[in-house]
Amino acid sequence: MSETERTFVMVKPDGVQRGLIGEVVSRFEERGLKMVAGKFMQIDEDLAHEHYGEHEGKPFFEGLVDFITSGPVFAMVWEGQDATRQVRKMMGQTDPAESAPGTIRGDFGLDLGRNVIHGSDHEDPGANEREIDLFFDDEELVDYERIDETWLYE
Ligand code: DAT
Ligand code: MG
Repeated sequence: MSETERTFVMVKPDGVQRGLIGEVVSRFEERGLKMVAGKFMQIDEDLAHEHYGEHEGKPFFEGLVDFITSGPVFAMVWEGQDATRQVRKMMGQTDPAESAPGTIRGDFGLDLGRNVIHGSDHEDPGANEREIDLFFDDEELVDYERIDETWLYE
């Protein structure tokens, strides 16, 4: 059985401007994932470089940094069984044009550079914990039980 884990998720500036925070949060809530942290914030240049460090040097890097710092984002931590991989599945492919309908990017995006949401890479071990640490202090993560947990997990 998969382990309970925490993963970092963010509604990007396009998603915020388009009024999609509630929609994104609803999807994860309804799936049974538990929000354990949330922060409405503006990403500065340094944080953008650190967060997207793996893409430094790629042709789209500067555009990506400009975009992610262009307006507020809603950063979150979601907890649940196999949370990182399940969130990625719900997000769809990196390119919204290749994302299946029913996924967040497939339902709300059309362009690679405006893909609404970020989620930790489940194929990069430790990415979830690294990104959570980058955006949140330990005391901003809240431990609690959701009332439906006994009905979500066997
Ligand atoms: P993901 O966000 O699905 O984890 P990624 O980590 O490969 O994708 O890239 C980070 C972001 O950079 C992605 O959400 C959109 C942008 N991006 C990736 N590849 C790109 C490309 N070839 N051209 C333009 N933007 C790109
Ligand atoms: Mg990525």
